[in-house]
Amino acid sequence: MHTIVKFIPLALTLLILSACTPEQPADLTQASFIPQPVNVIYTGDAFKVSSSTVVYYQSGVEGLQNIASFMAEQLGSISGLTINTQAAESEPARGICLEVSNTGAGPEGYEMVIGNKLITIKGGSPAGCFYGAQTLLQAVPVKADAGEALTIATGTVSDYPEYAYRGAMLDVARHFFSVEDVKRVIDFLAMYKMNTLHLHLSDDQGWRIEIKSWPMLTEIGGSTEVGGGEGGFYTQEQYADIVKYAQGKYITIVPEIDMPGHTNAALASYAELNCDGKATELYTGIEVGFSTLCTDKEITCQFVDDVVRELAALTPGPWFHIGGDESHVTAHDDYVYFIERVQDIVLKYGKKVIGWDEIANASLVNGAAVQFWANVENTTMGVAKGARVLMSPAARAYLDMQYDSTTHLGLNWAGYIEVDHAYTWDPANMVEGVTKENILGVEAPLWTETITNIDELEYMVFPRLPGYAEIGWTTPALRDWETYKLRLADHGKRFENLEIDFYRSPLVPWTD
Ligand code: NGO
Repeated sequence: MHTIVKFIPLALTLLILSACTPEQPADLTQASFIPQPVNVIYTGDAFKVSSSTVVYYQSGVEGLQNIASFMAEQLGSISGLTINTQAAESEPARGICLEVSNTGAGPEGYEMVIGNKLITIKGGSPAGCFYGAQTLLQAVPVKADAGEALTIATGTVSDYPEYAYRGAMLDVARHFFSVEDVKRVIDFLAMYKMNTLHLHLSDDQGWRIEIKSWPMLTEIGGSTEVGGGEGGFYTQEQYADIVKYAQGKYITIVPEIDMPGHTNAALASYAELNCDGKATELYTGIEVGFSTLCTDKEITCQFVDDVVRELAALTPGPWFHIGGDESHVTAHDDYVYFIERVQDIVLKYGKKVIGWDEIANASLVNGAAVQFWANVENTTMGVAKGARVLMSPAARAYLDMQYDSTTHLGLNWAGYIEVDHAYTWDPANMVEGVTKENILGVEAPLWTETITNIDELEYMVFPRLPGYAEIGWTTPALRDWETYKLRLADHGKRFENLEIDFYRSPLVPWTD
């Protein structure tokens, strides 16, 4: 009797409290984090963001000041307050503090403790701090309620990624995308702790990167795109700007020059790259597999050497992608000879080789990786030759596949990929005999035969991208569609806030 009397007012109070703050989970474990962190602990209090909140950063560590400014800006725009940043020699008593220390969770791992006065984010490296900051931003609403203080549920998050390579690919060859568009894509990846953007810089329809020693590549080869539009290309300066912007978000750019097939734009630009010495016509259709460099000409080798040299010099990241897919009109022996020569050139310029799974038909150099997209035999052959695997199974991970039969953009040769189908797979179970140890990570490619602008890009990328990010970051034991779809539903507000044109899949119970 006694206990019931006590219990009712408490229940009422809780009900009233929760009705007043519908947006803000007081329980950190209930926040809609994507990717789901390794461990989240609830401590049941709240940190209040006020105009006196300062974001501190450990002095003398490169990158932390930028992360602090980014957080201050974000928290400022959510709360409507001005939040300051400051270098700190030691841990402050209150505020938000970023520091690099060995948390035992690797360079990309972090440990975040949210107390009611102090939030500390300790990253294994600045990248770890950046990911901690992204997690913290997912613990707050998109906008604070008018007149209400912004509060953050207290608790602890310990976190680190499952895979080292977590990325997406953008095909800027079929349709060209501006520097600004590419930066927007980089922002999307960063929000979800992805760390790699692979740029498909050349194909039959377009050559998109300035090569100073072969200027016609962009002058002619960059002058059109699928459908006959005006195309475009990045100057080396613009490309360097993309690379630098990405670095600031802890994202590595992987450049791809697709060869020996998918090279019509180059073959149209320089007659001497063709076996018959005649330049081809520019191509604006969407067939594949009809073009090849003339693999046994010395000039071809010189061409590849120049292109790799110039592009490697613009690439601080470790990888150079040599393509190698669908070279249907290159004789097998010519293909093998060519891929082997190209790998040596890539090594000569200090980069590691990655290519589509077909490259496993050649000998592979040390440290090479094969990108599984379609062929299981090629992939197991690659592993047998010592390569690691980047997982991009077309039937699960291709962002250009349609969601269902009503999707007006995209292709469907690998099937339809609804949001659940995009999410419910494990990279370590895709190819028999290819286990987690063999796998570098996960990449979701967006091919752009049918994607002409940023709005269309967003529609195909969202809401599937967060799922690929979670597959790359979160251990399979913590992944489950039923709970993921609820978290994803909550991110609809975040997409709207960023004016992302996303596909409102009927499988996701969107909360607005
Ligand atoms: C294939 C092909 C690309 C297409 C894409 C379309 C690979 C690796 N090669 O994937 O040229 O654009 O499908 O989905």
